[in-house]
Amino acid sequence: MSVRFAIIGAGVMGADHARIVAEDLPGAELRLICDASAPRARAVAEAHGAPHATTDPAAAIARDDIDAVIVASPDFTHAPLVLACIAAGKPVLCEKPLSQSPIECVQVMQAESDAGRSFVQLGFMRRYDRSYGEMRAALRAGTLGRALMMHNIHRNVEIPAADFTGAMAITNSAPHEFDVIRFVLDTDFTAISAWQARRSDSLVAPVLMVLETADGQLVNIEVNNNAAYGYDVRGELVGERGAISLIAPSYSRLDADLRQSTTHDPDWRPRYGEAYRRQDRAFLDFVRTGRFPAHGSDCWDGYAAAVVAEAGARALRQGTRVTVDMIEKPAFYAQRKEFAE
Ligand code: ISE
Repeated sequence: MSVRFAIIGAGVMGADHARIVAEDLPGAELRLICDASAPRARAVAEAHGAPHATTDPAAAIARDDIDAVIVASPDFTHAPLVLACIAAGKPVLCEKPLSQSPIECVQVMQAESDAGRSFVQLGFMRRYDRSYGEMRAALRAGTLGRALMMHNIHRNVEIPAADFTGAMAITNSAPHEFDVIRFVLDTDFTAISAWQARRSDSLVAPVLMVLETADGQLVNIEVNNNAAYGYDVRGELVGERGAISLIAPSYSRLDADLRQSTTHDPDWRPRYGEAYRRQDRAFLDFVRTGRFPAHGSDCWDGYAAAVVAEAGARALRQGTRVTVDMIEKPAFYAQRKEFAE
C-alpha cells in the first residue's frame, strides 16, 4: 500500500517537496497540502494532484488517511508541529532548523525518547549530496590521512528580506554547513568566532566564521547572502596526505566570443535537486521500515546545529570567541546511531 503524505507549508520548499512526492517517489501518495493561506494550499494541491487542502495543521496530522508528514512551514512552527507528529505517532521529515532554540530541541528529543522509537528526520539535505558523500567516504577510507581543515563557502544571489542580518546568516544559512561538516568529519564543534565585512550599500554583508572541532581541526565558513552572481557552495577538506573539493554538477559548457563558461544555479533547489530526492526517498524507507536512515539527520543533529548557531550569533555580537557547550548525547540517540552505522 502507498504511504500517504501530508505536507505542511506550501511555500518554496513545501511546493518542492510536493513535486518530489507526487512525481519522484514511487510508493508515495500526495494526499494533503496544508498552509496558513487557503488559496496557496489549494494551488499547490491542484498543481501536484493532492485531493485535499486545509489550513489546519493539527487536523491534517490527526487524519486517519495520513501516514507521514513533511513540515516546510515557517521555522518557528517546526518544533510544535514535530511534537504534534510524535504525539500522533506519525513519522515526520522536518525542514531545517528543528528549532533555533537549543532548549526547544531538547524538548523534542525528550518527547521522541519518551515515545521509545524514532519519528523525526531533519531536512539537512546536503548529507544526501554526492559530493559531500564522496568527501566523507575519502576521509573514512584513509585516502586523505587525518583531516586538518575544512574550507567552506555558501553564497546566495540575494536575500530579499530587508530585515535579514549577519546573525541570521549564521542562524539561517550556515546551519547547513554546521550539520554537513559534523557529518563529514564525524566530530563536534568546540568553539566559534565570527566577523562581518562591510558593504558599500545597506544589504547584509558576508560573515566569516572560524570553528574549532573536538578533534583539533580548523574550519572556516563564509556565508555571503548577497553574492549577486549565483548560488555557489564550495568546500575543500584538507588532510595530512591529500585534499578533496566539492564540484558543483554542470551539464554543459558554452564556448563563444573568445570565452568559455558554465552557469550558476539561481538557488539551492536545482543545485541540491538530487540530494532532496535521495533524502525524501530515505524518509519514505524510514516510514516503511521504522529504521532510521543511516545517513539521516536526527533531533540530536538538529540540537547540535542550534547550539553552534546560537554560539556563532553571540560570537558575532560580542566580537569574541565563544565556546560551544552541548549537553551529553541522550542514550536514545547515541544507541541508535551505533545501530545504524
Ligand atoms: C535557506 O534557508 C536555505 O535553506 C538554503 O539552502 C540556503 O542556501 C540559504 O542560504 C538559506 O537562507
